[in-house]
Amino acid sequence: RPCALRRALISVSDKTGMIDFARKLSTRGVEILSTGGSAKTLREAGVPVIDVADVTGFPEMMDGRVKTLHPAVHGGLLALRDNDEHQEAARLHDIGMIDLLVVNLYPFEETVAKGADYDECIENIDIGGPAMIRAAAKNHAFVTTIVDVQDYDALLRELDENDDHTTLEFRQRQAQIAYARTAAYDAAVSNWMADAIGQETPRRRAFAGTLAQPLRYGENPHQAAAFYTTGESRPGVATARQWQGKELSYNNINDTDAAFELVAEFDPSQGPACAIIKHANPCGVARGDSAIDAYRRAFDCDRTSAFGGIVALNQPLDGPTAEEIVKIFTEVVIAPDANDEAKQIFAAKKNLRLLTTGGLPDPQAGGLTFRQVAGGFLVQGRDNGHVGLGDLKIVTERQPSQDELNDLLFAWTVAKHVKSNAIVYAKDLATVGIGAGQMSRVDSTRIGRRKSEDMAEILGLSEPLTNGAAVASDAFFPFADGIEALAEAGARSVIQPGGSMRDNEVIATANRLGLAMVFTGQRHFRH
Ligand code: 93A
Repeated sequence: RPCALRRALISVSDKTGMIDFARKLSTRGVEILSTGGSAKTLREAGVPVIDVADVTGFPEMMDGRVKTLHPAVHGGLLALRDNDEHQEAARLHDIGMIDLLVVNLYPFEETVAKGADYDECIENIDIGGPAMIRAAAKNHAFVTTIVDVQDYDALLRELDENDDHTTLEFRQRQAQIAYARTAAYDAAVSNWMADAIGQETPRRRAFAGTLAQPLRYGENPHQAAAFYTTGESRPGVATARQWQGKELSYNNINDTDAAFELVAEFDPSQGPACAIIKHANPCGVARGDSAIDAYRRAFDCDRTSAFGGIVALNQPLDGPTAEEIVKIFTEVVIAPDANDEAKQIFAAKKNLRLLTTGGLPDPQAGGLTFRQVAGGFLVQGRDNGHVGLGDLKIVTERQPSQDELNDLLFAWTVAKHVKSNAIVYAKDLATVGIGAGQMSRVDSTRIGRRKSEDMAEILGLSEPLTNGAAVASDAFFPFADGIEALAEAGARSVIQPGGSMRDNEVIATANRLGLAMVFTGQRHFRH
């Protein structure tokens, strides 16, 4: 059923492109109704327009809270054109049909993002807009709904191609987009309210995001994909500025997020830190005297895996560090900022993507994370757990030295960002062996050790750096065999949650092998 456009209602907060679009509609003979600010802008631009207030017979009132909530509007959007009773009712009450609705909503998400106070956010909850959008979209058999400035051109093209009519397919597509918009809008309102009232549990929530970027493909080329943002203002991959290089891929976004969330654990006021990520796991993390030092030390944990990796820094990127990074192929570099020298060095590397975020996310902030399962998704609070020196319980006869304690806490922080079972060997605030994602903790222990042995060979060291290292385990050791494997690798101290049925056995083994061990009382599973 092609539908002609005779009458349109335009009510937009974002007035980008509105004048030109409305003028083109008007030229095609479409009568335009409009609300306060939109009507004023159109009138000043010389586009013929009728005030909605003149159609409803009511002025806009209550600070604009009530402007389009009226049967003259909703009847015009909802009436079935081929239903005699609907049309009779419209005639009786003098309701004219509205064939096109163009609405974009009060900028609620932007208002929240700019840090507005409670009352201002409330005032930016659009009521009349979503009501009209939902009405028009329901009646897509006859009515066209446009909720996105980007779709103005698509509508004009549709009219060009269909003799000034819209096709049912077009109206259906726009209705589908319209409901996605109102759902995302209300989800944003509900989640903002949850934050505002300190409702931290993910119960009785609704979730939706806004399309940020269609992606070329997903985890694999045969999977369609897109990137949605939730409007959360956390500095990171979703809000970063990309300076150069091709579009980020699905895997790039995932890995870049992992890299930046990890490096943000290290307070820049305590010195530079660098993380290199492959397949969402770190293959090297280090603190350093300078950014370049941190990068080099992270790189030296596993030079082989670092190829084609994602590099994250906790402080602005400088020229020398950029120079060092470009020596091997790197997919993405993300940092709070980058100076001109660094940008120039990267500019020569067309395939490298440089992202700056303007800041670091707070690792201890709340928030929610999601995981999909068949038929639903799991929601949980972000793993914002943090363990400090004061939380550690020394459980062995041997007390860890201050240097060991520093390395233990460093390794623990890294282990939080390694897929379980996670084993992280560290020395002098650099990882020297990482075992990730194994089904057996002992296997992770062995893998970390083997990686370190490989690196010792590459670096020409007399012995692997796991000798004398501090080790973190993301969860407790269920048996003493894990501790034995660590000691075999030369580790001297261990940090782990504790809490196993066999803790006594595990502690006795550590004592027998001369290890120092501390319990955190907190687990960092990451699956
Ligand atoms: O305050 S509202 O919820 N009440 C309404 O009746 C209403 N009708 C349209 N907000 C309402 N709108 C919104 O006003 C639209 O969704 C649009 O975002 C905005 C356009 O206002 P103006 O044309 O005055 O700039």
